[in-house]
Amino acid sequence: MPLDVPAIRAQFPIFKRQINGNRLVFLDSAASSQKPQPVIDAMVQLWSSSYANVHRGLYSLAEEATEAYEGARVKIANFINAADPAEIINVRNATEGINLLAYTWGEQNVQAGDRIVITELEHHANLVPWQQLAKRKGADLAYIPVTDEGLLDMEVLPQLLEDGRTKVVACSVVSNVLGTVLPVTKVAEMAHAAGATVVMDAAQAVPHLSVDVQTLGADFLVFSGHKMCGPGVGVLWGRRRLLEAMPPFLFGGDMILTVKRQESKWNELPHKFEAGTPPIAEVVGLGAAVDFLTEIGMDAIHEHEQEIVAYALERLSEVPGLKVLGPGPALRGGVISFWMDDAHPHDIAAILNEDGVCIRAGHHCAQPLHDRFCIPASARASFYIYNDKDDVDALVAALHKVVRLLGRR
Ligand code: C6P
Repeated sequence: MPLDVPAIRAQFPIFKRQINGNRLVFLDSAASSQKPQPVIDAMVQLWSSSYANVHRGLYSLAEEATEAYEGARVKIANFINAADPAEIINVRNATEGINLLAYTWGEQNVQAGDRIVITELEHHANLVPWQQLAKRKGADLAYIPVTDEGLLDMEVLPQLLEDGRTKVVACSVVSNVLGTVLPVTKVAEMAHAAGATVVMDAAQAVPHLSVDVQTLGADFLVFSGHKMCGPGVGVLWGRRRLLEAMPPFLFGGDMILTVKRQESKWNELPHKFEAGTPPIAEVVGLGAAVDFLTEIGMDAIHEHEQEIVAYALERLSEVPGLKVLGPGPALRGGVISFWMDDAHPHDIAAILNEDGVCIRAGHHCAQPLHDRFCIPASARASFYIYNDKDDVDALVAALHKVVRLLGRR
């Protein structure tokens, strides 16, 4: 194993507790990850000894809080290799980041008759904002299809790009349902050649693999801190030139330079997009999460998850009647969704919970993708730095119990 999982688990207080008398087997990190002590400590430390509002006060506490907040922005920028910390916009979550783009860049750049391209596997966060922008503007919304294996059908993209009407291609980096790691660099190359702007939803990528925005080819990229050991905060990264040309999203304090009775001027980046008091301790916590993950190593994390997923795919094949969505381990991140003919995903999740195994069940905010596979819902196990093969064994044992309880005799 590339990671020392027992040493990592020891840093997460939550693993001290039990669920229904069993050890906690947490397999729902794709929804939100657990939090290590250094992240909890960083937030408590700020609140206990250096808290004040940022960018406003001229006293020591305010300076310390501002330093901690802006220091975290630098850490986040370095983590994804942004050219400039001013390209990092702190938002509530990945969803808010994409809404910000649709309401600012989208309103300014998408017109009637234009096309917006997304994929069939998008999370609703990277679907509904574009769908609604298309409706407001009279633009078309087109989908890159997903193959039966859970890969993008790349043959369709040139057809969607050839008439030059596509203004934006918005694509996940890793699917939250299929686990597929998408060929986003190729997508970006093709989209750029056709004059389109590229938005990447990296909510399932930044926590799990090394992401370098300068080589990935995105123009904008969003992710969520709460899926990467951090608290509830999100990040929008954008190229400076594009962010500068965009109007603000929310208006009010901190995002202005001057306000007159009838006119206002906007603050410089990144403040233009951070109206009001930001989530100060949350951003500081995300900075600590970035340090924590960097210390472990993003390449080691990806390698670890691939090993676990390969093992899990093998072991899940032993469960009678269980079908897995998505590709083999080589093209997959740490996510496996599956379904069983004789058991509703909600029942599967409830039975697993009896044994302390936490998975997600439902459509995982990807209804069009489930429609594509003609199923209403699926069960999903997702793996992270604190999971090991014992967790996979616990999952498989509990699934055998589902078969015993609900399977056809
Ligand atoms: N997916 C899941 O269980 P927020 O909630 O805004 O932090 O992240 C939204 C989001 C956007 N894109 C992708 C690919 C995602 O997976 C998510 C969140 C969680 O799959 C909660 S629905």
